[in-house]
Amino acid sequence: MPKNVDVLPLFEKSQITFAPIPRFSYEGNLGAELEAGRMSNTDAINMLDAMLAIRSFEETVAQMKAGKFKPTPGFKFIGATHLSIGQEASAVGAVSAIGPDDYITSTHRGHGHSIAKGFYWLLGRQSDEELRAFVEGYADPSDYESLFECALQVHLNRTMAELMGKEEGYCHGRGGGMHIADFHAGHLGANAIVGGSYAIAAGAAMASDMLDLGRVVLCFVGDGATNNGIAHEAYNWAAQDQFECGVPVIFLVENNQYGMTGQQVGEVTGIQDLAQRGAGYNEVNMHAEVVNGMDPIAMYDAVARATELCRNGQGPVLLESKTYRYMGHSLSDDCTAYRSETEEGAWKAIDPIDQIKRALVEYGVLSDDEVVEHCRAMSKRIENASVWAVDATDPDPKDIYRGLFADSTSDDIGDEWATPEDALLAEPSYTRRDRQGRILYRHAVAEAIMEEMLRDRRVVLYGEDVADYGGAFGATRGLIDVFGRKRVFNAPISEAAIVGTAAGASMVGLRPVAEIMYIDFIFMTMDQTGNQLAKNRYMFGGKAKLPAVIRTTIGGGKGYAGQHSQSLEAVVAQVPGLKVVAPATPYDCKGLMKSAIRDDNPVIFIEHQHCYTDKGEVPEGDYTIPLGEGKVVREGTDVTAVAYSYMLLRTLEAAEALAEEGISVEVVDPRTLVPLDEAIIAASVNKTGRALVVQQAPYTGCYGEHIAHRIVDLCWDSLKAPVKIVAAHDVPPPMAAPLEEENIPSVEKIADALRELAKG
Ligand SMILES: Cc1ncc(C[n+]2csc(CCOP(=O)(O)OP(=O)(O)O)c2C)c(N)n1
Ligand SMILES: [Mg+2]
Repeated sequence: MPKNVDVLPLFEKSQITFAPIPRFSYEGNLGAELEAGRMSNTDAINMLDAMLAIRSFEETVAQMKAGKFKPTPGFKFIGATHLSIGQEASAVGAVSAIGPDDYITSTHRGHGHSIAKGFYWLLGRQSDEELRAFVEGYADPSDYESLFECALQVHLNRTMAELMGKEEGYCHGRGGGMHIADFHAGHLGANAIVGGSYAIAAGAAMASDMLDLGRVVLCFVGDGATNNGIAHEAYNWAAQDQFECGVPVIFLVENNQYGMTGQQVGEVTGIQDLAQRGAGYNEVNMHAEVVNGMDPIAMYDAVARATELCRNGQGPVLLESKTYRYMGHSLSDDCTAYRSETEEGAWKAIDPIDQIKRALVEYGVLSDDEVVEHCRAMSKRIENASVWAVDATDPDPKDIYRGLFADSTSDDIGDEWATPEDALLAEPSYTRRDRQGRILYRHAVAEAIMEEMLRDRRVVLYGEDVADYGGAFGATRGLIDVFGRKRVFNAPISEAAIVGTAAGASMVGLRPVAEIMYIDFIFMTMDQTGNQLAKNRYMFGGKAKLPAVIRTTIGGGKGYAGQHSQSLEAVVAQVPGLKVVAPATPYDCKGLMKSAIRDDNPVIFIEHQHCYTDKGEVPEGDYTIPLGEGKVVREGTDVTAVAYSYMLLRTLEAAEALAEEGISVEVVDPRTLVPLDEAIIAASVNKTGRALVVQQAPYTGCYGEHIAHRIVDLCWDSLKAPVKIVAAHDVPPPMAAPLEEENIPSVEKIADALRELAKG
């Protein structure tokens, strides 16, 4: 249903009904698939091999962890061990049914997904050249068969090497088994935050559609993950009416019956089947189905149909595969405390690998001996991989920062991505300048985004109420008239999904500018901001780029109290992997916003509500201000004041007042908090010998403490007095005007502190 402007009061008596959600509808088997030509003998053998690879890989991990198998003498396995033995049909059936270049996201129990994705990606290579490039540096076989064999071995080696934290691992040992990603194969990353990848997958699928990538995203999650808030946000996100073409994502819930120990049926949910939840999100129940996750052919069938739906613009799809993990949650859990031997036995009796082996023999694809030979060959490959991985290189501690930030930008894209003129709904226009060439800060925000959206059609803007309304503060008003609802759209009130989808979308090439209305709401997003957006580059070995801008605002002084007035920049600045920008003037705002959008790293862009109506000179047209470059806003000789965002304006007022008393204050605005222009701050303090840092945030743990500490570190020899901080009190922002006035540093308080410092 498209956006309906008139929402009329219709109160006709009726009932809400849901179409039935099928359970175990697949009635075929390998024989039927072979006969119908949906699968070939080779497909079936590949299924066996992929499942054997997972089983053998994980059994070897278990042996290594228990010290029963030592690839080299003295070897000790470290790291997490969440094994998926028993769940192989789910991983392999599903991955074999999507295209080799489609995407997956995975979980902490993700070795199987990763092995299967890489395996099917290799099978999908059209030319020897691609395989040859993959094995470069390892071997140079001549015929396809040896080339593929070599590539498979390299894949297993690199997977095992990642588990062992080696440089040759897929993520260069930065992620390990719980965060393995394999970007060349479309594996967008495993996630050790339960449910953490839900919005990443929805965002990647949204981007796939917007950029016409034609790729489906298969999002593996566990049953436990479905009870996390982000699951709800992501389902709803993907099912929104405003996406005319359905978002091509398959949420595949691998219901192995337990979270860690919490049981889905009869304990931690009120439903029998998690597929039932599809009924809450759109009229077609998200095409939800329950599938036999112990049968790879049933899984293949269901995911193939889901993929087809996604490719036809009818996503999202929700599938639940009923499966079972044979081992404990991890190898330190013996599972007897929460489940019975009878239950375990019943599942092991329908073991997925036994089933496929039997089927291959029954339908004449392989003989018993050939099955045994496949098992032996796979065990050998895994043994080779273990020995190889142990001998691989330990990362050099000197390289600990490698991969944290991309050093690239989209500065030089030429016209490749320019928005075609005929895609514009209205002539883009600049805000009328006053006689001094000035516009408002909020107009500077809109102009920067407008110019970047024109320059690069991968830039899209979304957030709560940004479309027709231009956001709660009207900062982006008018952009929808130029770019339309496909590039400027309202988000549901789902802050975690706003950030998570931006992360996922940026990982596959979109350049989202997403808005979180008040920085107070960043706490709603902390997993997506702090664990996903910030870390997905570093954890995945520096391979992902996340060119996403999260715009947000600081307020205060309006009587909005504790949940709409905070200054939480330290919360985001503390997480490595995010850049943080907080401009005070219209000129800086435009130049920095443009740089933020072009940067290939995630940027938290903090606007200040009090600055929105400030005027300043801003040129029409292109200019940028490099992130990480501060500015001496006022020169002085007696004392340095470091301030940013709205506090800069108050500090400048204080400096002006002190000038009349004969005290000369130099005011430095870092503009970007991460990376911080320490050099410009240090140069000023080395000159004046005295420093004050001004903060709107509460004193304890504020970002100013970090700045003050850096000043002490860098300027110790020139300091003539202790470094001071003027900050808010250590209380939540109060509502009452006298209390709020007391709380936010006033011009007088700043002036007092500067005066005291200058005298000291
Ligand atoms: C947000 C979050 N909460 C808790 C944990 C600890 N934890 C790790 S795995 C897990 C169970 C997850 O269950 P499920 O989603 O069913 O996946 P499964 O382990 O069964 O594959 C828990 C509670 C976590 N990693 N992340
Ligand atoms: Mg589970």
